[in-house]
Amino acid sequence: MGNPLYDRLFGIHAGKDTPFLQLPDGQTLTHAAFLDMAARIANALTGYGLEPGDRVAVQVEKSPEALAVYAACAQTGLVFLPLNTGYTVGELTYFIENSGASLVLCDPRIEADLAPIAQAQNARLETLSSDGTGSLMRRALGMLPAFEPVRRTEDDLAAFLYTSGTTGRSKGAMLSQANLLSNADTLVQEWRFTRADVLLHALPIFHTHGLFVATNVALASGGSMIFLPKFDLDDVLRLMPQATSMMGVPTFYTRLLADDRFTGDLAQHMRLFISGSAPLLAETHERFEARTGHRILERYGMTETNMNTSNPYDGERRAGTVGFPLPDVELKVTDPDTGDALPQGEIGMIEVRGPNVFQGYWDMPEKTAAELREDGFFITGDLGHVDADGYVHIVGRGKDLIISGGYNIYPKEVELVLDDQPGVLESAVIGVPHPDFGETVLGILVAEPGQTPDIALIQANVQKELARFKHPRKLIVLDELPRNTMGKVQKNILRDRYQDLFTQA
Ligand code: MCA
Ligand code: AMP
Repeated sequence: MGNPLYDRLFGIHAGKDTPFLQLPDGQTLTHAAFLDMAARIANALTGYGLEPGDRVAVQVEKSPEALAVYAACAQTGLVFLPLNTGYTVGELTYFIENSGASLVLCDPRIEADLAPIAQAQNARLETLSSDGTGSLMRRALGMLPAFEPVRRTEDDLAAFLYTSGTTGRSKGAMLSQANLLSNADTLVQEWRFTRADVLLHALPIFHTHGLFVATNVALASGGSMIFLPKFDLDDVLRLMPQATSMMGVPTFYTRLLADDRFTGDLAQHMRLFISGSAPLLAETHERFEARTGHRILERYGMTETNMNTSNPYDGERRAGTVGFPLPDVELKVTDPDTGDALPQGEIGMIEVRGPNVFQGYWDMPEKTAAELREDGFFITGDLGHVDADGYVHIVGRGKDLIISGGYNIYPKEVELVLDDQPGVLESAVIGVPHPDFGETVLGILVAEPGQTPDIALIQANVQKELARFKHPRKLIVLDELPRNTMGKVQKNILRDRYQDLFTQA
């Protein structure tokens, strides 16, 4: 029986001196060295008394050690719960409490802030810094570089990834081993990854894109990764000649195109550029092809489902579309009110079913029931249609969501913070076009009668409560919010009014 996730992604590389991670300073970590590190960490984790199924909440900078914690969780049957490094202590508190984490692994810089929170939760607190030091590795380095993987089945949970919710409360999407493995296998085949691939990895590893799409595909195919701590344009340009493929959010591609050093010659040898997490403008697609001769392959996914659709590797990669449903994914477009399937070509709610679809939201049965149908179809909240050739188009969102540089922001969460501010009666948060991030956050405030909100103070307060990427880039005070006859705020009117705010030259 074994442990399918560990065996098929990690164990298959046991003892291999093949390169796995190439670091920006030129150092290379082999598969065998990475697995030794993971095994030492696995021994440390079980030494802390953790049991299979326990949650390990991890907010640390990207590093080989951080990735080895993911491998060690697979090996020990622990549920890996990675968290955005931008989250504030207040945001982290919710995730630690909601998940009932048994171990919190954080950067040493915030250890003191998290200590009381971990203690209140009865969770152990350990540290890992970006250079691989900290209490976890101090202990792990004294452990044996071998660990017999804990027996697990494909139905066992492998990870929790939190996604924000329309009510402002984040939900922990429970992903099983089968969810991750099925998608990894499918993507390796669809995108033709092999052990000859060198993936330029500049994404964060706390979200589906950088962790499961990029890393699992590299692991499952036996290829290697150029593992950058973050998207640094100079590093990406410098190291692209050594890569064969890259995955990124649209901002990666617009930033590359904005730099004259990114030439057709630099990209010529590349096999594949993939984009996702946010819509890639058809214009970016076309400019990229004009500059490099490559057509970016756009795909579509979600935290709850991993990847659902992809443009074809062979065949036309159609700009402005997210391609076809993956081979093992069923996709239908339904009437958002009735749930009935709509005829081909009509716009409606995208629903998906397949081995990639998650197991539900942790401890939120009512939310699970509202979004995951009994017959297994997941209601994505994305609006789209399928064209006559079968390509899926995403035309909008049925959910109030902003995607900035590939990070999701639910306006409600920001509005709750703004509504609490001195002198503010109410607020509306919308997404407006932004040249770098695709969309950005704009906050509209209505003052309490006779008051003048102190914008600088509000911004400072927001900074304490919310991760930087959620901050409104601008706050505007209006006399009142536009409402329809039912009293609902008409955000479309606000979006239209402010659509050029950040894009005007
Ligand atoms: C950083 N900042 C941001 C963002 N990132 N603000 C808004 N939106 C963002 N995405 C803040 C920084 O804190 C900084 O604040 C300022 O903006 C500018 O920083 P900069 O150096 O330009 O940012 P960066 O570090 O270069 O980051 C931009 C980035 C990064 C490279 C686009 O956000 C990124 O790697 N995004 C990828 C997100 C991702 O992996 N999404 C996948 C989700 P200050 O001004 O105070 O200095 S998974 C998913 O969506 C599904 C499953 C899917 O389909 O993939
Ligand atoms: P998340 O919940 O962070 O996993 O974000 C998933 C959401 O990102 C989806 O529901 C879509 O709204 C959006 N998304 C992902 N890929 C694409 C894409 N290629 N085009 C448009 N939207 C996308």
